[in-house]
Amino acid sequence: MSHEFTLYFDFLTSAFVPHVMLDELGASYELSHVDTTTNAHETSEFRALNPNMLIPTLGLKDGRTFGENGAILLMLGDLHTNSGLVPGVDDPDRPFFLHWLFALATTGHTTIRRVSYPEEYTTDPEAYSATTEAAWTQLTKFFDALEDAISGHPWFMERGFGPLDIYTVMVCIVLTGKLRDDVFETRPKLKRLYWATHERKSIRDLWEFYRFPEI
Ligand SMILES: N[C@@H](CCC(=O)N[C@@H](CS)C(=O)NCC(=O)O)C(=O)O
Repeated sequence: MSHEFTLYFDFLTSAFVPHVMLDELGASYELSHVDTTTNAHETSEFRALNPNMLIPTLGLKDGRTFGENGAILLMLGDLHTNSGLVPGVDDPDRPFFLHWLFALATTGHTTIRRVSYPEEYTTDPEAYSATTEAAWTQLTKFFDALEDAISGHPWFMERGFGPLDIYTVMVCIVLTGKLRDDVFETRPKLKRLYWATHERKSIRDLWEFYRFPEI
């Protein structure tokens, strides 16, 4: 039997996000490992799957492929409407969901990259720490916005666990040790969501699979 989806992934990447979604949906999928350490994503073969040459990329059963975490989460939810993980177009939760999905995928995801990889944002090595510092200021403002927005207990949305929880945990990957304690001290809802999410089997198993730092 052929699988419903193919997830092109690499370890230590945000493919974790759609991977958790696939597991939560109970979808049938196969994995295709694209080794970014040997630039396997920069080949013409992979470029034909995703013109941006980025992980994650999702393949559908009919051969269509596309990338972008936000788009993949939305598509998976829309293809599995009965799961309720993504509010449908007529659901009153849809605008709120879309707002935060896009905010996490744009501001959230990009800002953690600026914090972690300043060399992608300035050609001046002397400006690396200033770039990280500026990005960190933006990230803490984003954490404040998340804190205000979280409306469930413990999940992002009152309707229950879903893509916003998965993506929030991904964005929180930059938080370790004392930094995490400091950020959570003034953001109790974010703290509650973070720990509840890490209690979930899908997240725990895939966190390890993706070789992310121990919590
Ligand atoms: N906006 C993209 C970002 C994806 C992204 O940054 N992917 C990284 C791994 S987490 C990647 O493929 N990096 C390889 C490269 O930049 O060459 C998304 O949300 O899917």
